[in-house]
Amino acid sequence: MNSVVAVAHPNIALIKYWGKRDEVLHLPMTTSLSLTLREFPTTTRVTQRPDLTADHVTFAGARAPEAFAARVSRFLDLVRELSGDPRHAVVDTVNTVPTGAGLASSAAGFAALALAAGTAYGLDLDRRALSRLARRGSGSASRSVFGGFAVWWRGEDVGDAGDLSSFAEPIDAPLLDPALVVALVDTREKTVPSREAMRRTMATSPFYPPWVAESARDLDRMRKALHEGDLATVGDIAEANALGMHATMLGARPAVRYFAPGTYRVLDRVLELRASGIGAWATMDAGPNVKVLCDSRDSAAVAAAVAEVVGGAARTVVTTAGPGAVVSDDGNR
Ligand code: 2P0
Repeated sequence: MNSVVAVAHPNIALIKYWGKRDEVLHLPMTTSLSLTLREFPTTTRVTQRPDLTADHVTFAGARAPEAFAARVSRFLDLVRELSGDPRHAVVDTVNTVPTGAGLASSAAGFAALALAAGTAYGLDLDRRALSRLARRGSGSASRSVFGGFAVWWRGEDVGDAGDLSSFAEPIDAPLLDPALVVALVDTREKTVPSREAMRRTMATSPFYPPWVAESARDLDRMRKALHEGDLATVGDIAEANALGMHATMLGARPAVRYFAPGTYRVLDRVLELRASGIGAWATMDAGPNVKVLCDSRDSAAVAAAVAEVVGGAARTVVTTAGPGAVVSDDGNR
């Protein structure tokens, strides 16, 4: 019985992925750039089972919800196609992301699944190929293959050329020691799933093309700032890129609006922190929660300031830079 356990962590994009040019291969419209976190690992075990006629998917020890199981099984179909090994599998996933924290669990989930399944089915993937495979599960998962800062290249063209050229790779930023303070504004399920929101934005928002063009400039400037250890420039670009992404959504018809009243309170508090001389910059994903980028040295002060406007310390989570996806020896004994 071939059984492999892999662990991966969520990532937060500082230059966002928003929109696909190919929905099947998950080829993005823009290159994105992220920070993988040390906290909230997802652990996934894939066990090949020749006796099964369908995959069996569990989540936190219980049978997984239908939609989740179907998405995992579709991903395994791809792995079976690539490996030529038709066996079905048992997939067990345990995820430690706080519910509704807006720390995309699909990124860690599909990075862990790609590594565990790729290894169990003998695909012998290098990190680039693993990143391309994870991308097929969820675009942002391509970045969680790597630790620290990672860039996921848009790639060229569509079809095979697009598939081969759209992968993530790590970015060195040895002068930086970043933290992200997550402000839990609202932990309810989001109203519009990000896939649907991206689609609607691309199809209807007049603000989308200019954001795509600006994003390419953001990328060049942020890579330079990361290299130079210039967190203030990284933060300024990240905040502008994220708010710009939300502006594209506000321009969609009908609009996709993820802002809640508490979101504005946190954004105001971030401005106040900067005015008081503490480096803090906001980013938001497909939900109302805000992630505040800062230097690790400032994370306690930033968390305390943010806690005041979101209803206490229990509604803030401090996260730092973490590792890429790994096969877990422990789980394989
Ligand atoms: C990101 N997000 O760059 C952006 C910013 C949300 C806002 O990647 O359709 O779950 O599976 O490729 O990766 C969320 O989208 O989407 C996301 P699919 P995914 O982190």
